[in-house]
Amino acid sequence: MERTFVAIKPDGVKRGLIGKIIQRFEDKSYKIIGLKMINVSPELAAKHYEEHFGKPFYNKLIKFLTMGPVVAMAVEGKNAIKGVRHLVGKTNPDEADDGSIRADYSSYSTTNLIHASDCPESAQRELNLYFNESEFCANYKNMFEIVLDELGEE
Ligand code: 3AN
Repeated sequence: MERTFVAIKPDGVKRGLIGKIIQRFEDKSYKIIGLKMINVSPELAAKHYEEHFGKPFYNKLIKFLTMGPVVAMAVEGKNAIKGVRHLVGKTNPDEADDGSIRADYSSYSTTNLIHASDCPESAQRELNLYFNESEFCANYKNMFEIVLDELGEE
């Protein structure tokens, strides 16, 4: 099982898409094991986007992430890091696969609704930025896991 970090950014929250976006992850078998709504501070936004520090679009990124509430999620599942990125779609929604969340709900790279970790190192770093280990609730099985358990599959 892998854990990854997902954030519904302020545009997704303001557009009332929290439920629809979470549903996509649950539908695909992923388990939400951490969930909270927060106002991201400029300090946290700077840590989140440290890889983009110094780039021409950096200030806009910080401004955007701190413009309103964000829904932070820890998502668990088989190959969850790559799988969640696939469901989310490419950064530019015009290039995202049909049926991905960004293709379905946005036309803009800035207001592209979601952040999802792009590799295991980012997932660990971002989960640590937004959550304490004690905030995870992984002590339940979702329906996919129950059926796989019955089959004796991992
Ligand atoms: P993703 O969210 O798909 O992992 P990142 O982390 O590379 O994408 O980029 C985060 C945000 O930075 C994007 N949503 C976009 O607003 C902005 N961004 C990234 N690359 C560029 C670029 N080349 N020009 C302008 N903005 C960019």
